[in-house]
Amino acid sequence: MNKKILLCGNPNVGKSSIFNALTHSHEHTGNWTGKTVELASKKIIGTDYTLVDLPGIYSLSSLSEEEVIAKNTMLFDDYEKIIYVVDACNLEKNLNLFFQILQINRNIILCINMIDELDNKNIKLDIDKLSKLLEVKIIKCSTYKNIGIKELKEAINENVYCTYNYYYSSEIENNIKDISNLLENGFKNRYISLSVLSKDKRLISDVKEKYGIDLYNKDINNYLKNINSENISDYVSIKINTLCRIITKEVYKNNNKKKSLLDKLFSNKISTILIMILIMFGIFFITIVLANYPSELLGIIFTKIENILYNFCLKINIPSIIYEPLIFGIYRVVTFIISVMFPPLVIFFTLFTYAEESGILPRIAFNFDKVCKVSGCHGKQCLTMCSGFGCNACAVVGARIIDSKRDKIIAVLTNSFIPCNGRFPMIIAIITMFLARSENKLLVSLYLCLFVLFAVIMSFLTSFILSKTILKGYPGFFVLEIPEYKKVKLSKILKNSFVYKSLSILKKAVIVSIPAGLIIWIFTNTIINGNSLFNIISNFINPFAKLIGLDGVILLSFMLALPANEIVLPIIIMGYLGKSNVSLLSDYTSIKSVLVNNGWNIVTAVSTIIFSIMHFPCGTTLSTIKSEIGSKWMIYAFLIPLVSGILFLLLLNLFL
Ligand SMILES: Nc1nc2c(ncn2[C@@H]2O[C@H](COP(=O)(O)OP(=O)(O)OP(=O)(O)O)[C@@H](O)[C@H]2O)c(=O)[nH]1
Ligand SMILES: [Mg+2]
Repeated sequence: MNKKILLCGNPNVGKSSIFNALTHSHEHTGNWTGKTVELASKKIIGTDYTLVDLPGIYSLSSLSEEEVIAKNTMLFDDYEKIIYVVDACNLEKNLNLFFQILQINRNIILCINMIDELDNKNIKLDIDKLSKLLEVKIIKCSTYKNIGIKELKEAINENVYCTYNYYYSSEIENNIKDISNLLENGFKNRYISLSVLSKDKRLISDVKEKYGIDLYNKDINNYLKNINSENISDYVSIKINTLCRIITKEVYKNNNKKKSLLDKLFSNKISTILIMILIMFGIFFITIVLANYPSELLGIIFTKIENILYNFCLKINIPSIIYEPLIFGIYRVVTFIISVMFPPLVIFFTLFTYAEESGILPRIAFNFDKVCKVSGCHGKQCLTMCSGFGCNACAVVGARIIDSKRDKIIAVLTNSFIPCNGRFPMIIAIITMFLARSENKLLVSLYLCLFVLFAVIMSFLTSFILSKTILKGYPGFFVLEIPEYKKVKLSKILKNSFVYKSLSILKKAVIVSIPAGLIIWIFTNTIINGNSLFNIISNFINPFAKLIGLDGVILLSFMLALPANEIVLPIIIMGYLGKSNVSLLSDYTSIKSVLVNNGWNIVTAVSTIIFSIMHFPCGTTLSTIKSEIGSKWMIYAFLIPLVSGILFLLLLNLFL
């Protein structure tokens, strides 16, 4: 017997939160629909079962890529049970898929999640009655309050079976029986027969692809000639909707949801724009103000440790060929990333996670719907753009929520214009040093908002150009469910954003920066004819770099930082410092003096920020793009931001 359990349900009902609780994992959660886009599986702690977290779907006749993954897993995979998760406050909508799944597998546990929200919304739900009506094992659950997780584990080990039956009209029931008799063995479940009857082309082709079996054999084709499939599909959905309504009415009391203040504010156009700007400004301001202190402290500590290490190496006579690459190469780049890049990253992520968990993020995305339409891209592109602020590679995978291939490609190709967490700290540092005086945090935040706005405009503009040229066509419909606001659990956010997200990003950056630090040290310390290798290459590309407002060192640093954007700034500084043993510096004043001594001015600063917004995506993002939409589009994804960035900077520097 296969010990696999599927975690199914509508989007945003808390499946991944339950998965994390049962398996002690850290899958992405957030208060908007469509976060999980691929299967995640892990052993349930204390049992022999493997739990599979499925992308959320509304119906088995769904279309987008991740929905098909979920549907096909339910239909074709070997598994023992299903945990069907519903949001306690949205039973009517969530039960729809439950009734559809009953036709595939009846070993179901119904998990009523978010029961803590019932009190908040003054809703009374009679769970015992629901269990009797649906003849199914029900577990009440709240991942926020850690309720029901133990009971869920116990239920997993029991034999569960839902005995509830519902029937269609006798005519349809007879048709289902006839079709299932005509089907080959193994495809006799009620759902497949019904799909053949309602001529569900997608399912038919999935079965053909998976098993090489054509469900439309000659007998079935003859049988279907006299059947009006559209009427059948309509009948089935009306029947199920009615069931959901009747059952919900029986078990709910006091279901009087009130519009929250934020919802009222978000329903007015002007206040929406104001709130959005305020939120963006607030996030940047708090990030900049708070990041400074830990950055300075870490900088001082790391410099002290560096001196101790250096003196120790001298004392015990370690050859300089060994300690120099270790201390002046690897140690400096790694500690620079930890002290200058990490604090803003953690704070930004925490605030970003708050916007995600509370439900603010999808509201912002929703309000960009019109801009998307004008730009010829899909409304859901806003969601992938928002994810891009966290990580472009994650956003590329997240673009699976977009049904149409054309819309998805546009979303992927234009995502790298959105500065990810790897680029933010450098942009903040350059603004602080050159555009605003570092004490004036408000001004820094304002400049940052302007650059982010610029990035978003460039992303939309490129989408527009693509939709009028190589990716002509009309964007698909935008159905984004706006989730209700949630009281956010602070401890969960801190744990999610700090422990899991930020630390895993830091780990990646450190792993990349160790070889990078070593390579840069070798580049700057390999002397050919009195000049370092780094200088020879940067001098060679210097004339071109100057045309776009940069210099050879900056351009070469961007090229060497292909594996991770976090390391651009440390490479630039190492490139300037060359063979000298001056510390890599972690306070803005000393960094600025090195940059100014090497010819930086406001034009260099602005050009570097713009180039960081408009250049090729990092290595991880490129390889993700390749696996998501193919190598041809990966080349486009590399060239589009790079060429547009170069053209933009050429023009800018021509007029400055
Ligand atoms: N109040 C409350 N919120 C919860 C609970 N469980 C999850 N949430 C929140 O509900 C939102 C959705 O949770 P997820 O686990 O991401 O939902 P999902 O079903 O995996 O969503 P998709 O992957 O998009 O289909 C998040 O903001 C969670 O923090 C709960 O028990 N109570
Ligand atoms: Mg999920």
